[in-house]
Amino acid sequence: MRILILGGDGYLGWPTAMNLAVENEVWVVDNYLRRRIAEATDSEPLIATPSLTERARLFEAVSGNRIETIIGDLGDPDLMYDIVQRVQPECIIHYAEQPSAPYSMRGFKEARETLQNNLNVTFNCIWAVKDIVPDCHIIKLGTMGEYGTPNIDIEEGWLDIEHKGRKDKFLFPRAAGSLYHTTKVLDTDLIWFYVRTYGIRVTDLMQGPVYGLSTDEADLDQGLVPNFNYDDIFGTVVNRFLVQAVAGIPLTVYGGGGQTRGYLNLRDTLQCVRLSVENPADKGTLRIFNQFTETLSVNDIATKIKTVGDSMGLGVNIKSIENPRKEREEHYYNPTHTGLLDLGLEPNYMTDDVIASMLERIVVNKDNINTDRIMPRVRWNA
Ligand code: USQ
Repeated sequence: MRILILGGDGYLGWPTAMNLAVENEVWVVDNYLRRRIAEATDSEPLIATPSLTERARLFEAVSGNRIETIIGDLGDPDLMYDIVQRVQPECIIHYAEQPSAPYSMRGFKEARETLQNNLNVTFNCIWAVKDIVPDCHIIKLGTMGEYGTPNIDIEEGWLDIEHKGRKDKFLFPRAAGSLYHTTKVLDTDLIWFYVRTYGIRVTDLMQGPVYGLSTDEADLDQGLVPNFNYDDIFGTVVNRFLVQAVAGIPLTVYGGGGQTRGYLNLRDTLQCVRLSVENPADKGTLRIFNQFTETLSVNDIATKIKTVGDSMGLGVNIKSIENPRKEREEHYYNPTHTGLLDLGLEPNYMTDDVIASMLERIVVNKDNINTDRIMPRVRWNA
């Protein structure tokens, strides 16, 4: 299959590109927005990553599989149209968004940049597909954070409602907790409008926070490692706690630590995306999957990492600090997630062995840890 990956330099985009390149013709595009923000906010990954073109060259040398790379801004409609015309993709995987909730809450400039980048790329992608390759399957990375933490079970994208004796089906209510997450809600609305109007086919993957740095392809060479962030801007909570455990810094539980989310291993992101590629949505359909394998609270995660870290002699401490975000710290959380399991997802859970292997990998790179990057610098109500 000819697959075009938008945002192919990112934490998820790069390992996805390698994984799919083993059996498909893969093209990736990226404008290095994340690299520029990381540099500007002193949020570089634990292990330095070569440029996208260098990584593709290295991957071809060690695996024999080719990845075509293009550096450019897909917020520019001319570039989007040119690339889609040239590649004629059968599937587009859209990761090309500013993915950091804290960055989107830093101030006006960052909020505007997040809103414009994320919405523009989605809009341009929809139009290029409609005009050039209307059969192409768009796989869009959404987020579980679109739903927020409602006091009812979260369904897989849709909700049947009975009101005054009549029934209909609607998008499940969204209530995001950051501007970044809100851009994903707006993406969903935009996509749903064009799906029902023009009959394009889309899968929206509502993904929870991802952790890990190992995949079959990334493990072939240190230069192929995904961007593994542990800072307050791009680091997701599990990756941050792993690095804090190795650095001897108490794990930074925000507030009460009862915040519960659906988590998944980076390896499972690759499985979920692959399953979606191999089983496309029908024409005129917006198919939505909740993409995570287990729900855990921040306190659960901290305790797991402390237990494994202590058994390795790391002497891990946990410390609650004032929550920089506006979010519920005690809440009901019960999201459905059967769609991807039904397609064949085999979860890699956050076991003690998985945590130990991640900690071992970080211990080797301990000298790279910059402890100034740990404490939160962005407050939601600043
Ligand atoms: N948290 C802590 N301590 C920390 C960091 C985070 O307690 O040091 C808490 C947060 O307050 C939050 C939870 O951990 O309650 C998850 O935070 P996170 O930073 O791991 O995840 P989040 O900001 O929600 O965003 C990440 C990705 C984003 C993706 C999202 C999936 O950066 O791109 O969309 O996970 S979800 O959270 O399901 O919306």
